[in-house]
Amino acid sequence: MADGASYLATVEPWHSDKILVYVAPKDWAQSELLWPRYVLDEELAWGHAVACANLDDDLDQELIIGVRDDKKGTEHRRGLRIYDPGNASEGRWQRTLVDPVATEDLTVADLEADGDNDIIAVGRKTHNVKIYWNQLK
Ligand SMILES: [Ca+2]
Ligand SMILES: [Ca+2]
Repeated sequence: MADGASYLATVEPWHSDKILVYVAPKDWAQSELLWPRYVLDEELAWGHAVACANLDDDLDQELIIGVRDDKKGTEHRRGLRIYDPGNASEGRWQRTLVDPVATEDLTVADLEADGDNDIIAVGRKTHNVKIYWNQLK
């Protein structure tokens, strides 16, 4: 169940192999509580692009990650990944591996003005540009 929690998302360390979120506790603006840290994914190499956007019109913004390279010596592929916070405050997220294409940067916009956010992902060295039209409804 979506809880609409605020969060910060990072790749740590930069260009590395961990996708993390820090989830805001309730009433975080009036407290000095640290934000709990959750490692969402370690099955990657060269995490590169980070964006947050609501893709399905629930209370939460999904975390969208672009991974540039395959993780050597493993089956873990590069590509576009989406992490849907089922309950971010309890560290429960659903990972979806969307497409194993090199993704160095990405952005989100409603390209055809249908009310749904779409994803535009690019690879620099691979010269790829891909648009992922949102068809979640
Ligand atoms: Ca959502
Ligand atoms: Ca759209």
